[in-house]
Amino acid sequence: MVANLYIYDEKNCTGESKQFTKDVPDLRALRHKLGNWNDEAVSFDIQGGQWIFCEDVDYGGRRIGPLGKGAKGNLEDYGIPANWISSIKKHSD
Ligand SMILES: [Ca+2]
Repeated sequence: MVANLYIYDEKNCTGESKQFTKDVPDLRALRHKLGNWNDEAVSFDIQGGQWIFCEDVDYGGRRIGPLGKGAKGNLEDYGIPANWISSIKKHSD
């Protein structure tokens, strides 16, 4: 299974989305309608692999995960605050 993750800027996997297939150390580098994706993710959908979500850039701050394939929906339902994620690390394929 190829690692594949989507994040969304609104609840229940709606709004603007972004796909990931590898580590992203700084979500500020990814364009979003409000500027960039830092602290913008509200919901998510893991379609492959295992992923770790981090509070700060460069995988700093508090880390939550890994979460794997099938995890989907609002981040808060998985104990991850909305508008909090600043970097995303792939744990395994
Ligand atoms: Ca953050």
